[in-house]
Amino acid sequence: MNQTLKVEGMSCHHCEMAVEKAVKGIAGVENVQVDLIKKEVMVTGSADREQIARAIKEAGYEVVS
Ligand SMILES: [Cu+2]
Repeated sequence: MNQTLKVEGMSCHHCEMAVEKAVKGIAGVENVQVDLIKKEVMVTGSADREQIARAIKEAGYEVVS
């Protein structure tokens, strides 16, 4: 299962790594890909979307959708 979240505030490689690290810590997440240009975070696995969104927010970024 793939989920794509729109995330504001990611501007560089550091942001990319921070979001990846935060999301990879969630149970059920198999893979995380960040697209800085599209401002998207693509998550593969069975993780709950709410949990993913919360982890991204806690890392300091804004989940738009
Ligand atoms: Cu950054």
